[in-house]
Amino acid sequence: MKGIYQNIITSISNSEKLLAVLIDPDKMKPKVVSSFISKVNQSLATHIFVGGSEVEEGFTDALVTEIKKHTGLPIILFPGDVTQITDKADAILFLSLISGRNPDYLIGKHVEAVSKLSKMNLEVLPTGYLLIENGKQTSVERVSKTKPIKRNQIQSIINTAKAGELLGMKLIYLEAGSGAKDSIDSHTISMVKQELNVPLIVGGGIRSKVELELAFKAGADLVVIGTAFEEDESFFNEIKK
Ligand code: 1GP
Repeated sequence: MKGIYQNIITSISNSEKLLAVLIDPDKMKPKVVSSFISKVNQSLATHIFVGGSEVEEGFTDALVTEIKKHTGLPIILFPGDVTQITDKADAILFLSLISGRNPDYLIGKHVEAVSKLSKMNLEVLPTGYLLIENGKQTSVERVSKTKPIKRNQIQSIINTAKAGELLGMKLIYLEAGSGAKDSIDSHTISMVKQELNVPLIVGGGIRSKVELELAFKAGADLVVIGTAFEEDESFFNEIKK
C-alpha cells in the first residue's frame, strides 16, 4: 500500500475526518485479532495504528501479519522503540518527541532505526510528537524520561508544534498519553490547528463518541483511540459506519 500520507491529505481536503484504532501488541492476543478487526472494519475507523511503550521483540511483526489477514485498512506503526519496526506494516510514524529534551527520543532512536528502515519498503511519516500533561503520569513520560508540557502552557504547545512543522515534520501529534485522565482539551486543539499547515493528530484518553466529535470539531484531522476499545469493545457499537 502506497501513498498513505497523500491519502490523509486528500481526505482532509475533502473535509473527511480520520480515526485510528490503536492496538498495543503487548495487550492483544493473536487469537482475538480476527473478531476485534471485524469490529474495526464495521466502524468509522480509517486506519489501524500498532505500537506500545513496552513491547516484546517479535510481537509487533506477528501481530501486524495477523491483522493484515483480516483488513484492507492501512496499518501504521506507532513504535515505542526500534524493535517494533516491521515491514509487514504499510507506514511508520517516525516520531520525534519534541515536547521533551531527551536526545534519544529526539534523534537517537531515529539514527538506530535507519539500518532497518533502509532495507524496508515502509512509508516513513516524520511526526512531531508532543506529550501534554493529563493529570497522571503516562508510560510515554516514564519510558522516555521526559516531562510533558503543562496543559495551561498553550503558547508553548503551539510554538513547539509549529517548530516541528518548520523543521519539516509532516504530521503533528498532540498526545495526552494512553489511558489519560484528561484528553487534550478543545481549546488547545483549536489554537494549535489554527497555526498549522500540516495534519493534526490527537490522542490519549478519548473514551466516547461525544469526545471524539469534540476533538474533530476543534480541528483534529485524525483521532487515535486505544484504551476505550481495549476496556470495552461495545464502544465499537457507538461508532458504526
Ligand atoms: C496513546 O494516543 C494514544 O498513545 C491513544 O490513547 O489509549 O487513551 O485512547 P488512549
